[in-house]
Amino acid sequence: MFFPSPNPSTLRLLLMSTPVGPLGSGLGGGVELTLKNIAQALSQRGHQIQIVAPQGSILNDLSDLPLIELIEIDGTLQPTAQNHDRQTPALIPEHAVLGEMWNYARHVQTEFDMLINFAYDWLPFYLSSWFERPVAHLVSMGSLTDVMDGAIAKTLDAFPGTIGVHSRVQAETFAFGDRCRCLGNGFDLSQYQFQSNPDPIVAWVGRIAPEKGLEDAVAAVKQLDTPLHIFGAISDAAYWQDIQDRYPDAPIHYRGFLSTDELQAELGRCRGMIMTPKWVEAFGNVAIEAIACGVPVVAYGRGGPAEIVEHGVTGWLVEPDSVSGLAEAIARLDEIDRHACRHHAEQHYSLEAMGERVEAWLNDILTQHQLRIR
Ligand code: HBI
Repeated sequence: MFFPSPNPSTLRLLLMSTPVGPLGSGLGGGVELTLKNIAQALSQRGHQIQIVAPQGSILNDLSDLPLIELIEIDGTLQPTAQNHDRQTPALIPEHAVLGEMWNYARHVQTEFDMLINFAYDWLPFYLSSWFERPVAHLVSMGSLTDVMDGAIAKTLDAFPGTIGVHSRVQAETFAFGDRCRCLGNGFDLSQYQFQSNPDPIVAWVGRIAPEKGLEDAVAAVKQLDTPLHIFGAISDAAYWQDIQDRYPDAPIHYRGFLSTDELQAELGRCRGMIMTPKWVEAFGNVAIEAIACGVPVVAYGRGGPAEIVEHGVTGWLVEPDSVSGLAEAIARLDEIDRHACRHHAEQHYSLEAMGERVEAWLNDILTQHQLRIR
């Protein structure tokens, strides 16, 4: 239960998580870390935060922040939209946790100044006009389906300025991209320790699923005979099995899905990190996590990573889908200054920088809302 904000500039915010998995499971992919980072950044600026997420969610280090509360909701997890095609309709399973989460929000909304939606699903966008409190939407992926594009576009028409994205290249995948608010992303860089002397290994980090292109990284390290450590939740077991069957003697080591603290310690030991997106990655949180530890990034010049990696400064951008290009770039990792990587993260992707951008976005939405309800 939150009390009316002690001072008007601080907000009471209801953060609605992704319904695809509990926070801390890794099934929600980048949006889990994004939600936690935004919650931390806003609470550090005095705002009161309640996070609504599927049963089994954990906040780890955030739970000791006084202004953050977690509400767990029971229900059926939402199927991922990742493998939908343009015509896939909006899906709602029986006893959907998504519906239960937003039913809870309906009941408590007057205790808050506004809601922030992190789900890439039809329902929260459709419900925006049914709520008396304004809803800000942080869209976590590029354009995937017609039904989602339509829901987001309708929300933008009714509530201009309420759609946030992570990168320009992500925004440009939508017809309405120029009307989206670009927020970048931000991380608690104190959680990432700079390491200057790496071991001769490279890393690949992400949900293990076809759109992440892990097979190309495996093919590249096989060519170089360089050990590849793989971190992330196995989102598509058949895809992972197929890679192991196709490359039985590749020098790969699956390390599981680690907490941020464990991941950054392992990542920092690596000569570099490889990113092989097969789709327009909206951002690429792991690229920031790597450079924050001083680890240069080799990435396909596609999607968010192409906007994050500074070619020749924080890593190398490679022609998309070129395995030989990956191998050449991996061989040149030692030409990158690891200190420059850490410095770049501090300049552009700190929690403070993100907190400022998000707070300004929310205040602009509130101003619009107050003008509308007069
Ligand atoms: N699928 N239906 C659905 N809803 C989400 O919120 C969602 C998803 N797939 C992936 C995903 N979120 C996140 O991994 C990305 O947004 C980062």
